[in-house]
Amino acid sequence: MKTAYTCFCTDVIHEGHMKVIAQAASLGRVVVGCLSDRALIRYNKFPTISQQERLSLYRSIKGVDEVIMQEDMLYDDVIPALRPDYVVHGDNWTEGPAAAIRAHVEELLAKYGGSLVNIPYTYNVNVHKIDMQLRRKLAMPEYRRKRLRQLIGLTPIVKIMEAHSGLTGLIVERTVVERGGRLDQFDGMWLSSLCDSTARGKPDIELVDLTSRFRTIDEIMEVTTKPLIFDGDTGGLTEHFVYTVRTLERMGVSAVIIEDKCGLKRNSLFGTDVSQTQADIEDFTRKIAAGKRAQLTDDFMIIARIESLILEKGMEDALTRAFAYTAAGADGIMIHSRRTDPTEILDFCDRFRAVDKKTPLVVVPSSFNSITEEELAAHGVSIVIYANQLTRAAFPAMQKTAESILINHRAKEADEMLMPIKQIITLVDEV
Ligand code: SPV
Ligand code: MG
Repeated sequence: MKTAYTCFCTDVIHEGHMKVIAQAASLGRVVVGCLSDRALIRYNKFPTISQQERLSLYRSIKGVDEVIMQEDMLYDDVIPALRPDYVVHGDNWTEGPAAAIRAHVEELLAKYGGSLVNIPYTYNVNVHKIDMQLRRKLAMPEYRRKRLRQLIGLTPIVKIMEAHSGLTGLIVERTVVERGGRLDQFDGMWLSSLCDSTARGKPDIELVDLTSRFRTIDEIMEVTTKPLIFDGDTGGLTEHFVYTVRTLERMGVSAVIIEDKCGLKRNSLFGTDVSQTQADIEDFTRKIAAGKRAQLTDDFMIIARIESLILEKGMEDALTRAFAYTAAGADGIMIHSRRTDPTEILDFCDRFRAVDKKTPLVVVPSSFNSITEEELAAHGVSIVIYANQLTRAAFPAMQKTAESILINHRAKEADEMLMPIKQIITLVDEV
């Protein structure tokens, strides 16, 4: 009896999957792989049901003889061990980033004479509807809010990218690349105070009021499903912060990061070039504790951001604050630096991790940008935030285009730098 293998990464079985099963059954014994959560979050969307539930779901399909786990997106753990005669897949992986996976599967099969069977991918009104329902579920506050905590347990380092509008949210949501044969994507979004302010032509001094910032959250959430971390600046007055926590929670935001500064807040990347005051440890711990008491769900996270290195108050001060803030209930610590050399950040992470193995550590490598995610993870960093790169990419592109039109008295020369009109009008899905 021949063996036909197919890998599923779906939470709902529809007619497309049934066609794959029927095709596999016509070739031999049907073995279905259940792609692990760990691989799934890089390959596709975050699952709406657990790995265990997916296994049971696939086992219940008529025509399936066996269900196994597939840990590796590249099939390296399954194909050499199972040596299926056939791998059956929809033909949606012949193009785009997933084509690299298909090519790798073909190589694995060629080693012993197995073959790949691509069948026409099913995408119709029904499948589209199921896809939309899953997206809607992922976007709902109660599902989205807890996802950051889920991700921290799932991946060596959670990758967060700046978003400040619906459009930038879509870029974070949809950008998928192939690297070394594997697919990769961001895990969530950072609503930077710097970028939210800059988009409005305002300085990053807590001038853009919270109602406007919540409006930006709404815009982003309306068109995305990935979790969001809110840059809460100083958190404002403790009496106000408790309300902010409730609002963010209700909206489905996963975490707020508040920084230990008081008075007029300036952007950290100014460092000591401008006058900035660090908050008193006791005052700031009271704010964290009040926020934690105000919280209504267990999912939401209040992350305390330490400005000691930014304000040149030293490593000991940073560590003292980190332990005081976690003792007050902070769900995570963000340590910031504006040095281009990551040494002080890594030193902090190592010393913090020597005492606290669990509390998530967050870093924002805007200045120390040569460090890789793998190196940060090796020093115990749990979340990396790329805090402003989309804004910084868009600004020079827009400025160059405006200059080109002014210089040439027409738009023709600028056109080669621009996205084609056909593409921009189809960029956003219509419901
Ligand atoms: C932001 O993105 O607004 C931040 C990070 O707070 S930084 O600009 O580096 O202070
Ligand atoms: Mg900020």
